[in-house]
Amino acid sequence: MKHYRSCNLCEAICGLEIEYEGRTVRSIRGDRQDPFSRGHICPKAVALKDIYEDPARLKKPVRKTAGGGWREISWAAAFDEIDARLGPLRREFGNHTVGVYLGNPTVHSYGAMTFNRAFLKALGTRNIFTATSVDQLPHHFAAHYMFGHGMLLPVPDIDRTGHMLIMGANPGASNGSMMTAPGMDTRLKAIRRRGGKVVLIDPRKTETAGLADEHHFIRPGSDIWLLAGMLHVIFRDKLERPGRLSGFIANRNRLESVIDFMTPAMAAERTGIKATAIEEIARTFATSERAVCYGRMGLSTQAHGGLCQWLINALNIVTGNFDQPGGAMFSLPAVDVIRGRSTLGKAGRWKSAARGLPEFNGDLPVSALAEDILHSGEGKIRALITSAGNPVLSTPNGRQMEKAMESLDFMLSIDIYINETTRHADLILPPATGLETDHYDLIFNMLAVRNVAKYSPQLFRPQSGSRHDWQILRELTRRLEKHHGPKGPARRRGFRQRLKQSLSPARVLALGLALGPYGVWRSRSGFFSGLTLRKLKKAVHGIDLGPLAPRLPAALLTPDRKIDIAPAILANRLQKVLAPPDSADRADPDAFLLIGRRHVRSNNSWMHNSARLMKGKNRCTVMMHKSDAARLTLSDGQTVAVRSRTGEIRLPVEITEDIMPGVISIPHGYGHDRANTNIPVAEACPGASINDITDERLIDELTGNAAFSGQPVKICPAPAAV
Ligand SMILES: Nc1nc2c(c(=O)[nH]1)N[C@H]1C(S)=C(S)[C@@H](COP(=O)(O)OP(=O)(O)OC[C@H]3O[C@@H](n4cnc5c(=O)[nH]c(N)nc54)[C@H](O)[C@@H]3O)O[C@H]1N2
Ligand SMILES: Nc1nc2c(c(=O)[nH]1)N[C@H]1C(S)=C(S)[C@@H](COP(=O)(O)OP(=O)(O)OC[C@H]3O[C@@H](n4cnc5c(=O)[nH]c(N)nc54)[C@H](O)[C@@H]3O)O[C@H]1N2
Ligand code: SF4
Ligand SMILES: [Mo]
Repeated sequence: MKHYRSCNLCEAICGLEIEYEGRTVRSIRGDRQDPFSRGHICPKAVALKDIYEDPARLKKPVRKTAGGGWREISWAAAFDEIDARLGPLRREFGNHTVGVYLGNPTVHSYGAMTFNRAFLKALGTRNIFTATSVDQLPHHFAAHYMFGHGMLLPVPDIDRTGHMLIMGANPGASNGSMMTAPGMDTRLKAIRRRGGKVVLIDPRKTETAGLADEHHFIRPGSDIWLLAGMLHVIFRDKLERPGRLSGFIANRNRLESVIDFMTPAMAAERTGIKATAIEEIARTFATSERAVCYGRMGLSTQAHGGLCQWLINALNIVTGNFDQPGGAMFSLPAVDVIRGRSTLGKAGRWKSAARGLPEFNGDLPVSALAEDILHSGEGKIRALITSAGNPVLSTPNGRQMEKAMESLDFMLSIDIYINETTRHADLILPPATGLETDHYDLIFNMLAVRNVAKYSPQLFRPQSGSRHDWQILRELTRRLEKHHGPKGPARRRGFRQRLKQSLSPARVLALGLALGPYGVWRSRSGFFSGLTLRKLKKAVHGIDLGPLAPRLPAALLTPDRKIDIAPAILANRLQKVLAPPDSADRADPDAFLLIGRRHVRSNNSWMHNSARLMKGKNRCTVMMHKSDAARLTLSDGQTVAVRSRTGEIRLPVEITEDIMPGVISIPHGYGHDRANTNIPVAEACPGASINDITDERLIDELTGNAAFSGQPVKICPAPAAV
């Protein structure tokens, strides 16, 4: 039998063709008939079978025993215990005493996406933290102030561009992020086949460098100077060509004046890229017929992440490569999550307890989570709920996070494994996952480089007694509302409850499609139904709704319906940042600058228990330039200690010429040597967690996002083990 669905492991949403018999997966291949992915997959897709069959995956709730072990309990007992533990804490200390952390697979599950909102509302806490603030928060921040909504995210029109400037992204390994486009290597090669050019800016010569025409090393964390330098050249040489956009751009002069003194020579000093090269990069970009600048993780997880994402948008706008084919464009997804409502005003309404970091659109920076649990004053977090996240391995200062978790009065995790985070929970509720779920990509269809839609049906029924994430969330919500729910006439409350209990993600999707831009429409002769869930279900390979089309100014949600090309909050910050550093600012000459790395056969902190993905040589190494290794007399494979303010980790050196001297790279998501998990991987590839040495105090001050890139660390040969 054949089954068709999209892979929901990463943002590329590749179409899969799965051959199965009974409850056994025979093969997983790329679906050649998927109009978007056309057969492309990566090795991780095949591991969906491993997740499905994994004996270590939890199927029933587990409760920690007094001895620190785990015992399976019934769902009813688990929910009762959650009530019994959370209730008194919330009554005594208020709703905000419960903290929540939502991790990355949340956005890859439409069950979680459609049912989390009601759950969080019922919890009524302000202490909501997500993986967004160790990832793409700067993109939302820039979009919010420039376009009026944090989700108005421009996507590079990779299939029609003639020149792509990639900064701090490695789609060659990550398969693309905030740019859903399955088959990155084919799409990047196609730019060059069309006679175009791909330029990469990265402190490491990555897999993507192999697909680019030009690669420039850059000093980690200095991209803001390159972007400002490029804009300087464009204004100075009168290469500005915003075209039709000029009718709806506000604050253009403010932008020019704020970058006015940032000459290419000054940019060269900060970035390590020659001034002549900066001039050349800027001029080629501005004079190419269709160009697009795209910056991702390397840019958003640095001290100036918010400024970088802003200036990338600004660069695309002033050169006329915005809302135009081949430039950065807005999708028109079949389910519109924005629905014409601005997010402006939803920032800084409350602050984290200990450090006073501001919320953004309901989210507090996760760099402040552990300290708010350990906090002794007002606003302390006493209970924590994690869902689909592994913050011990994925957020800065993991050791402090562990300590904080151990101090909690109660911790609940919704997760499919006992891992480095969930082992601290009192209870773990495991949802059905992967092949056992139906799915629609609410977010990645929105970030796609074509307008596409695809519904993935459930392949296997969850094991008996297992529940979907949305069923878990719905039950948690029902119980919270029962005890502390909204007031109102009993009759209305009863109706609302029944309505909520009858909802499912598929019903929400059906409604979203009907209300969406391809849904029910009206003409003089009546209503017509366009794209319905039924039609979507019939199109098993997915539906192509066409290339991205210009949407501005109509889609803008700023009060004046203009692009704010230099919002005051960003321009003021840039002015401060570009000012020459005082002597105290100078970096320690012995320190290395730390950057991260991803590998195509690894997925953040999990899936390391898939033998097929983990085979081969150890990937959890410190990459270091040959000249640095020679200076420190280190040999390839030698174990070194890497130290920072927050801790020390030990791992082998991998000597290479593919990294900038003075920079080292360590992948994240390892460190499986913590005791008491049920993941057999621990023996196979424990590795070490980079986030034991990343510092939660180093953030992008503007947005609150973790500033992983460019953190200073020291290296020394590790003393021999005793
Ligand atoms: N130093 C450094 N740190 C980083 C990064 C970096 O580049 N460098 N990258 C950052 C980025 S971009 C991200 S997105 C974060 C990720 O950070 P997190 O989201 O905190 O971590 P993940 O590793 O994605 O953890 C996913 C968790 O979800 C569980 N899970 C898997 N499937 C399901 C499911 O269907 N339902 C539920 N409930 N749980 C499930 C897994 O068992 C695992 O515990 O890490 C960030 N941390
Ligand atoms: N195989 C695989 N695919 C994944 C994931 C995974 O774990 N494994 N994770 C998924 C997730 S959650 C995300 S968010 C995406 C991320 O997708 P990407 O952003 O494409 O992935 P990264 O590999 O983090 O790429 C960041 C690049 O920035 C570079 N860099 C670091 N610091 C700097 C800097 O200061 N300046 C510049 N210019 N460059 C810098 C790094 O060397 C690296 O090559 O990938 C997704 N896809
Ligand atoms: S690239 Fe991403 S979506 Fe495509 S098969 Fe691999 S993990 Fe799945
Ligand atoms: Mo991410």
